[in-house]
Amino acid sequence: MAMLSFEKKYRVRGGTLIGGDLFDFWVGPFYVGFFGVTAVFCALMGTALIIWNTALGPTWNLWQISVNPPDVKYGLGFAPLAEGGIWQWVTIFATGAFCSWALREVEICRKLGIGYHVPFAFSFAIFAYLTLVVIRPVLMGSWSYGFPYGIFTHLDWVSNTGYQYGQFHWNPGHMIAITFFFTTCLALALHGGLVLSAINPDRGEPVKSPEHENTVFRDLVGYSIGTIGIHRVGLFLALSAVFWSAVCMLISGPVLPEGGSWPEWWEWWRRIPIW
Ligand code: BCL
Ligand code: BCL
Ligand code: BPH
Repeated sequence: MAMLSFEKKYRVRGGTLIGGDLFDFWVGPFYVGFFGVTAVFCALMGTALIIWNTALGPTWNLWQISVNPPDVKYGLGFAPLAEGGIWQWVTIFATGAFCSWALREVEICRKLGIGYHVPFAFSFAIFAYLTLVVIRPVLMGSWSYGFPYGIFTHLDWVSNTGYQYGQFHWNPGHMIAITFFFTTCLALALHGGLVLSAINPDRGEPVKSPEHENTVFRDLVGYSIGTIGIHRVGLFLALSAVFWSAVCMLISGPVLPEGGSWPEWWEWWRRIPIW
């Protein structure tokens, strides 16, 4: 594989967080590192456990395979392997795999001497996952509140959990999260479209500059946030979307009790005397 000239310069030892020179090398295009080894180990263990759980029955149908969390009676203790214990171990290995992946990203950033924005952003996704399978279950006192690891069963969990809080669309955190997801998509559509319109012209036409890009938005809406600014906004929008998703689940259960109703929560607003 062709190596860019700058890759040659930065494919040097050092910058690791742990273990010094241990595993400080590349395999083909991939940087290995200590956390590459732990990521692969955790990923293989987690996947093997899922396959083992599937072998215990009842089906090998890909869409129906599911590793389910323990029953509510086991509370926050360890459950027998076949009754949710495997789910607990998969959760441990999945957490290990995701955190290793993020730390491997950190080591790569350190070697390159660039900022940690990518692993910082990924940590928000890990935080959302941990909110669903660790933080919220712990706050509610039982691992049974985690979501099952199956393609369709996890959708059923979302639906059931939604209906347990009567009309989930009225959850204020959920509203903010959805608004940020939609806005992220709007921003990326504008940004992707704008950049292509300037730097990918017809054959024979010159490539246009950021001045053109800024002018589109100044002409259209009176303001352009600029070339660095749009990336800051994009990162902020995406991280906010996932942050408020985590918030919307932390208040569904730990704050508003099960069987509660989000529409009723809005009563305080109706009671403001100005209406
Ligand atoms: Mg989900 C859908 C994975 C948490 C609500 N979800 C999906 C599918 C995919 C998936 C099977 C497409 C996602 C996608 O393109 O994302 N979900 C998934 C994972 C987690 C997860 C791995 C996790 O946290 C570890 N989902 C949750 C939580 C809910 C949730 C519990 C809120 C976020 N999810 C929904 C809803 C839907 C999905 C609602 C759907 O409609 C959709 C679907 O069609 O389900 C059937 C964007 C990411 C990428 C494009 C990157 C590539 C990701 C690939 C596709 C992931 C494959 C996972 C694989 C099947 C399992 C891996 C395990 C192996 C042993 C290694
Ligand atoms: Mg809702 C959650 C939108 C209707 C019940 N809902 C969400 C949020 C999002 C959303 C704001 C999910 C994003 C997220 O958390 O990502 N909901 C949404 C929309 C509607 C909607 C737009 C709509 O009607 C138009 N929701 C409803 C209805 C309810 C409802 C009203 C059901 C009846 N909704 C719920 C419930 C939940 C949501 C319950 C949630 O739990 C979820 C939420 O807020 O969760 C926090 C976060 C991303 C992750 C968790 C993924 C993490 C990925 C990890 C770190 C990496 C995986 C790697 C993978 C295994 C690797 C694969 C292998 C490789 C490909 C090789
Ligand atoms: O490398 C990456 O991207 C290329 C990282 C990543 C990221 C990053 C990365 O740097 C960032 C910044 C984000 N995701 C950001 C975000 C969003 C905003 C913060 C948010 C919306 C989001 N990611 C969501 C998601 C989702 C959703 C919505 O469901 C998925 C599926 C992903 N992100 C997936 C991914 C991966 C492609 C990648 C990534 N986001 C991380 C890859 C990784 O961690 O690899 C190591 C682990 C493995 C190879 C496999 C582990 C296997 C487990 C041990 C067993 C499986 C357990 C699992 C719980 C089963 C679930 C079954 C499902 C059917 C429910």
